[in-house]
Amino acid sequence: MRAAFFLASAAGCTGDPADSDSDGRFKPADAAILTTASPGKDEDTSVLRARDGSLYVAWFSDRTASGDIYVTRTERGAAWSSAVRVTTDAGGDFNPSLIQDAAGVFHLTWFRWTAPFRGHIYYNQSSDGHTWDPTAEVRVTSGEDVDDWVPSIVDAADGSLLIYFASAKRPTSGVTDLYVARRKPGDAAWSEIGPVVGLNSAVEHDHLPFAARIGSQIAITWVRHDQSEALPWLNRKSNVFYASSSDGLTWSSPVQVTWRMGQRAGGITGYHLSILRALTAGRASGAYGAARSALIEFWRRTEPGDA
Ligand SMILES: [Ca+2]
Repeated sequence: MRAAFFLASAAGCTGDPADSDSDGRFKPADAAILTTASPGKDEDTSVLRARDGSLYVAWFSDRTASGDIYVTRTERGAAWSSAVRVTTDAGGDFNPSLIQDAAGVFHLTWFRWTAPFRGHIYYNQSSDGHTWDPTAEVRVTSGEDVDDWVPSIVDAADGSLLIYFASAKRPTSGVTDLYVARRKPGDAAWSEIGPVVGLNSAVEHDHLPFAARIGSQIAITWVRHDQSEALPWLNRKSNVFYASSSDGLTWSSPVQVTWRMGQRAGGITGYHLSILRALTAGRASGAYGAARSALIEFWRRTEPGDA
């Protein structure tokens, strides 16, 4: 069970009691199957520590169709609620990203492919994280033959929602780039959909974005790799990059976090920031620097020898 494993690992990595489970709700435990009674695939977990201290996990399962998003919740880690089905469309719904804003509203994004490498980013919201109305879902991106996927959602300090995703068909460069969509407070529609300015390489693939708000800043990590393979999990080497922003549109210069050659780094980026987001949920601003240091230290311990 990834949720318990990663929370336990993250608490152990920082050595800071303030970064552990200070309210004592969750304790490290033996791994157990979270998605019981599911004969097929259960993947793409998104873990959220909610403002009331409970834990939510969203994931994709093919138990009912080609792929749908499910959500479950626990108060203390032992008993989990019955899985709630969020999507009912015939298309394949994958890679959920779940957050909760300061007002308590839950925001969820995922991608829906109607054919291999053809699909869009979707969004829905919920007042309690457990009640989802499929008729209220919104298609965030448009275009006839696009391959928008692997989205990550974050709320900026000004209340804007931003969704970062990857696309290989939108760029004219021939390599996968990171894209962003924004919905400002009060706006009904998502707008300003375009490449993430300042983060994309013109000659290498940028993929698997993961964004999280830490204090007043938005942190983003993603994976960059060469053109020998178009997908990060097939390429024999890749590296994690990092940048920060206050508004989600203007970014600091990308920092290369991992340097070891010949290893895939893509699998860890999102899960590591997911831990940070869980640990810093509800924290006052100012936690950003400590969280960033903890993240880099965690990477160092995970991959000894990396910068
Ligand atoms: Ca579906």
